[in-house]
Parts: sequence; C-alpha cells; structure tokens
Amino acid sequence: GRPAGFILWLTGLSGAGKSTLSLAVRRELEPVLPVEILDGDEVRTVLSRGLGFSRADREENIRRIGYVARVLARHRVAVITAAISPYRQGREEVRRLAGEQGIAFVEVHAHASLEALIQRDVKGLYKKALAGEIAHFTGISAPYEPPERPDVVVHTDQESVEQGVARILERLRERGLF
Ligand code: GGZ
Repeated sequence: GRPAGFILWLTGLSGAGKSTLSLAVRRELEPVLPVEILDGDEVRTVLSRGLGFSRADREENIRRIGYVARVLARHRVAVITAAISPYRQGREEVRRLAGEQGIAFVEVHAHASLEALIQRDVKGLYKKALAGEIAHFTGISAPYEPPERPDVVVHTDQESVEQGVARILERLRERGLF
C-alpha cells in the first residue's frame, strides 16, 4: 500500500539553512508523497503566536510543532519541520511520542560554524545579538544542544544544498520511507 508518513526533523541554529533544506527536500518528495513543512518562523505567527524565546516558550513551541507533525504524519503526510529546537529533551520527547504511534522520526542537523553564520548573517540577527540587542539568541546568548546521534548532518557552510538533500533522501530511502 501507500508508504507511511514520517517526520523529518531539521534542527540547527538560525541561518544554518533549515528552511532552504526543507524547501529543497520538499521539491524532491512532492511528486511521490503529500508533503507539509512546519517552519518555526511561520508557526510563530499562528499556532505559537505570542511565544517568546525563553526555554519554556521554545519547549512549548516544539511541543506544538511535534503535535501537528504527528497528526499529519499519521495520515501519511511526509512532514518536514524547520525550527531551531535547541533542546535535546524537547526533540527526544517528540521522537518518543512519534515512536509510540509508529511514526518514523528522522533527525537532521543543519550545521554551520558560528563564524560562518556571523559572516553570512542574512537577516542581521547575529550582529544585533552580538551587540546585546536580542536577548537569549541561540548560539550567542542562549544554548544550542546538538543532536548526539543525528540521522544526517549537513554541513551547510561546506556543502551545497544539493549534496545535503541527496544525503537526506538516501537516508529516507534506507529507512524505506521514500
Ligand atoms: C533565536 C530568534 C530569536 C532568538 C528571534 N533566538 O533565522 P530566523 O530568525 O528566521 O529563525 C529564527 C527564529 C527561531 O524560531 P524557532 O521557532 O525556530 O525557534 S525555537 O525552535 O527555538 O523555538 C530567528 C528568530 O526566530 N529569532 N529571536 N532569541 N532565534
């Protein structure tokens, strides 16, 4: 029958390329599977409107994204999430709940060095954070706990989007999800 849905969970610092990867992966999956992207930026304007960047608010944001991801995935949607999701505990909780429902959870670390992110600084957020104008900015004044055993690490400061996407798709294929 039709393949089961899954959650492709992208984690990483602001500007590390989660949104870019999510769009590029979607383009590849779309012809074969129904796909939805849950992007932190967008979720925070609707479902998580009003939440800030304290640990408690981020955990709440991740809980909500995880919940919607599971609801979609159990109806056979390929769900791609793109939120910083800086805390291991929150990500592991989503993985556990997905597992309980038989939903595959694939963790991708979008990784770039802080130096590269500061240099790139597309939105000017790192400059502001370094100047002390943004409190609790992940990587500068708030923690990021990298995944211990991610399914894929994409070094977005060293490899192309296409290379990253290819390795993500390969892993999905290995797990029989695509
Ligand atoms: C980190 C922040 C912050 C602080 C605003 N720390 O690059 P962006 O701009 O578009 O993505 C970032 C986004 C992070 O939201 P998430 O929902 O992904 O975060 S979490 O998973 O931790 O809940 C960034 C912007 O919001 N932003 N202030 N202090 N990023």
